[in-house]
Amino acid sequence: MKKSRAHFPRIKPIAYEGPGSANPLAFRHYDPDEKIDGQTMSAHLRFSIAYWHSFRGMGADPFGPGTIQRPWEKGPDPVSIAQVRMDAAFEFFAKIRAPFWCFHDRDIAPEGRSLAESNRHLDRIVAHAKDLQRATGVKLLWGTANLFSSPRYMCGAATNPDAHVFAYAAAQVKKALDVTKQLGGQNYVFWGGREGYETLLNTNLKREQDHLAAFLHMAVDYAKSIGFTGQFLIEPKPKEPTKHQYDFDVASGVAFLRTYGLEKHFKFNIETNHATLAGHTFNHEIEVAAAQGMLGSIDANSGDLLLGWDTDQFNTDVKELTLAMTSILRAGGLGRGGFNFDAKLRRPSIDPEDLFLAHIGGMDAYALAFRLARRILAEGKFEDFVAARYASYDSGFGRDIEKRRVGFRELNKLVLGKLGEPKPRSGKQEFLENLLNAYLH
Ligand code: XUL
Ligand code: CO
Repeated sequence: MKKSRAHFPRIKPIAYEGPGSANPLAFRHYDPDEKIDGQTMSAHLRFSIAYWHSFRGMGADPFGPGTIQRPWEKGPDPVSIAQVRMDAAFEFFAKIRAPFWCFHDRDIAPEGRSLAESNRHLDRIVAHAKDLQRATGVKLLWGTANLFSSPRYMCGAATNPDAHVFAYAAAQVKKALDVTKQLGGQNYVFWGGREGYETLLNTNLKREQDHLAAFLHMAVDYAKSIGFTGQFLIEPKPKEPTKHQYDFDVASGVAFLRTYGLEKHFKFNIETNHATLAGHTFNHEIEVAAAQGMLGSIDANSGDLLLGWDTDQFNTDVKELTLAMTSILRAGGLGRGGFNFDAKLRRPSIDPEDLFLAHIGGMDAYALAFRLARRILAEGKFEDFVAARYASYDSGFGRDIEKRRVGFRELNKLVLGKLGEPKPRSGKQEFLENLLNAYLH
């Protein structure tokens, strides 16, 4: 493979300089090579770069076009541009020292005039990606298909009222699974961008949900038939672009998967800004997935609580991330998932350098949260408090309740007899909030 010229010539691979560093182009908390419990920090955190935001997002919004400057965006035809863009992307992945990347099919290769032509474009770019993965050591965390941008998907893909569109989406996902496998993808994500409705006046909700389930079963069957062993992930989001999306949040996702017998094949890819759009905290969504053994991966970003849409900002809120990381580590980590920066620069952040500064901030905040969460769990103060709070279920009639060995009659007898009135105990919320703050400051 010929060596391409540098697209970020003034930026060297980002080094770890420690918390005292004032260098904006250095890590203060993320030391990729540091060994923790026999594993590098890079292997613990499994950071990933989202191709769509970092290499396709140009800052366009409903009020104006893109502003962001990307000097490599030129060439004789869209496939050549896609190739050069990918050189720039892998140079960035290596310099920011992220071990993984993620993409949608249409992020990396332009859509053609037919599905066959789109597939040919994809094949050319995937061959290039394979070379670049080999040359840099960067791996694919997950692949996915864009089933939401094309006008053909305006009324959904798997939930489209027209079976022809369903069939087209199936063919597109078949190809996306093929190329994700070719690139060694460790997961495959389903985000139901337009799998929902704008109005119930024109919608058969039950049929649409049945169709979505049929689609996911077909994906499971196809993956098995080609020997794709990556983990399937559902990424819940309540709304935007549609008024209501069926994979609203983790709880509705769990109900959907169990209803249709899909629960063994899927875990969740939880995105911070999607959690808050659903009226939950990031940590709530992690806990709901962890309680089901279905915590898969994270789309790392944050929203703006004063705005009602998905702003996909880089998350530098150490408190929010420490709570999240504590729950993730307590649940045993993300396994083959990772932390994918599904986050974009603000529209006026137009320099290529801003891409580095944004990711450094996000990676450092997660790395600091990781260090703090490890300390919190090692000291066990919250674990001990919570264990003590539920201790009445560890023995006696409490244990019988958990084991379902007693019913209303037995409990009624106990309360009327020796138990009498329960003694209230403080929930100690403020004590615990102060305890958390002592770790953060
Ligand atoms: C959209 C979003 C997607 C998914 C992948 O809000 O998060 O980019 O992560 O389709
Ligand atoms: Co996402």
